[in-house]
Amino acid sequence: MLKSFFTLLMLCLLTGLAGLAQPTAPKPVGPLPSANQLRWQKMEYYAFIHFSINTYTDMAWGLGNEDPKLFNPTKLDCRQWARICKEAGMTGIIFTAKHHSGFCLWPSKYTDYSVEKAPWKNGKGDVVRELADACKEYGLKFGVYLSPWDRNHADYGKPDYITYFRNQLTELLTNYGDIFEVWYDGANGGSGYYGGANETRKIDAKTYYDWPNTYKLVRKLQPNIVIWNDGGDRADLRWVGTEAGYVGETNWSLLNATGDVPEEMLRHGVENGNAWVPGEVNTSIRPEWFYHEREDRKVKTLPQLMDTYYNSIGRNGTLLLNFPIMPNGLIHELDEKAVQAFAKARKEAFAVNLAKTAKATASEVRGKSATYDASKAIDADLDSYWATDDNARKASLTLNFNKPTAFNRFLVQEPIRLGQRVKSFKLEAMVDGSWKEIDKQTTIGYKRILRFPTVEATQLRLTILDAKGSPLISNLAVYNAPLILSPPVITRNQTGEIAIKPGDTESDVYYTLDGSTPTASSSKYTAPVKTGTGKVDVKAIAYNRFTKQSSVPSDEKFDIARSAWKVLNTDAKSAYQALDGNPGTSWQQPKSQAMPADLVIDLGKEERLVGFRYLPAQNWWEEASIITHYQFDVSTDNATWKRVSEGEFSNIKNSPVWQTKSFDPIKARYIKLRALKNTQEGSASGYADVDVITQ
Ligand code: FUL
Repeated sequence: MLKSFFTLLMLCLLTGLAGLAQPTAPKPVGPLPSANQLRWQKMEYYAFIHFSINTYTDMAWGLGNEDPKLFNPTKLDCRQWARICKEAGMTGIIFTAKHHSGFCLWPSKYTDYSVEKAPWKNGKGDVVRELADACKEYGLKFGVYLSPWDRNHADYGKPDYITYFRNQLTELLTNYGDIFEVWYDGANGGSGYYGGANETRKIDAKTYYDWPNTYKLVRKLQPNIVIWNDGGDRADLRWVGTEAGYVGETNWSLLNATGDVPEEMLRHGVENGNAWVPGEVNTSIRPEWFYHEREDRKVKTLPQLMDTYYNSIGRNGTLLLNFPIMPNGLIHELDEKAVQAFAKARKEAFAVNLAKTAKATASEVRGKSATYDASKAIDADLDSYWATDDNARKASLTLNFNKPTAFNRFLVQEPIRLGQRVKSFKLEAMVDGSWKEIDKQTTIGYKRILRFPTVEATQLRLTILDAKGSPLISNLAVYNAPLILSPPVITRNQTGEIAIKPGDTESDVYYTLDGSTPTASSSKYTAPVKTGTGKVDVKAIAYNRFTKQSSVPSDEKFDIARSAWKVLNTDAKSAYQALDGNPGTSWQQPKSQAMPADLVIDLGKEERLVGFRYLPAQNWWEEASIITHYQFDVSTDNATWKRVSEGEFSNIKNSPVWQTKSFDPIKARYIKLRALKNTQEGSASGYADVDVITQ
């Protein structure tokens, strides 16, 4: 009796002591994400869809005067879009309900400029409705893009437009179910139709839209929403400063709540920022956002998509990947194939988590408690985490595989509901009995994935080197992803010579010049290939002779060679960098050159032209500026000129890709590209490449 009494007493004491020893949960290190931002971050990968009136005019931005009658998709099927997105592993779709043209893809009762005036479904259609329904059917969340800039509306620039904008917003946020994200693009190009005024209207994007009150309305109508805004007041999410598909390696989910946000901050966030504003990486599966047939050959390849994945989701961002809809109303089959291959490759890369069978130990554990020990970083529960004592800023966690194990990917996550903490960390592997550093990096955040050459090691050690608070890690995973070969890069210089650069150092390159798909028995590339002066269709693959793997083919169609071309408006030799076929080199007009600035070229002989192409200097942020408004003239004698094309290179600043302009066939020997406006007022125009399209 006495004995059992003592046992009971001891037990009570022990449990009491254990209770006392149980450490409290770590205190958050603010700023912290809201519940909406947390939910959004977990969506990771979702789609953008660009479809509007300018799909029918082959333009990047509609001008606002396009006839609604043009909008007539014959096979429109939002279920196809939703099916493709779902099968691709995406979690939602954001749709351009209204792009800059002002054309509404739903029958807004506040304007005539909408599907209501289109022949599609006799004006009874509603693309927003069809897509919202399809998303529901496929278990996807739905979001809307409503362009603040409206090139159609007569009131744009006046206070009345804000009421119009909010009315439209109210329609979209009340009639189509739950909306997870609303997107306000910051583009305000100025010129537009504006109800027939055809003029340039400048607004102050900071004050004109009165964002604080618009945000209030949005949150009232959709309490679970996140707001994206790259032009206005600080919203819930930030642009990452590029449309090329990556965010900085250092990526804080923080910004300052007020003040300007320079490019650098968009790319990296702000370590000591006072607001939680995580980055969303938006990019298109093709160079441009809207559909252009000429880009059917430019769909992102699997290695490009994998790079995009690692450089967005793998760097504490989300990935918003765009599909341009074809004029018939469908996603192109090549885009579908590309995202299917992407989904398969991700599945293969992350199929076996080698950390699951490893033993995890840590240099220290919060209160030495099992609740926070190293095993919590490799269990299946993302809510549990390995934690250290409050004053720790440095700590390490080791995975022991017990036998030599090959791997090349490392995934790590912080429990961000308690704040983003880690400032720097390194990764080491125990190879042949000694520690070898694999990588040293800065931030982690919600998710960080590192890629490195395959190592075979018995142990792996993560060392947090510095943090804003005590380090916490909710997940670690280790993978041995199959290698994917990058397709080679093909260029053609001014003399017509083709150069092909492999994507890695181990592969050989095989190519064809007749548009057929190369194999390992095609011509092997060893040195630049002379191809004469005519048009040529080059395809090339990288081939690894050890693994017998081939890359997807790269594919370039070149027009006539520019060997006989002469730049007439300058003696500067460097001007020929605009004709050298190398996107990495560019020519800039002298700084003293007043606008408009001309580039005049003698083609050497008369050609039948049907278009021209312009690639802006890719290093525009350094010095050169991008042309946004142009005129293109041709001549047979360098004396009398005929204007064959003029207009804008829409969205060229955010997305400095090849610009292609077509015109009716015309014979000419001289061409003149005139820059009317630049991205940076007062700076020189830059040209990475200028080319023509012949019939
Ligand atoms: C840009 C817009 O101007 C493009 O047309 C596109 O909608 C892209 C997502 O944002 O800034």
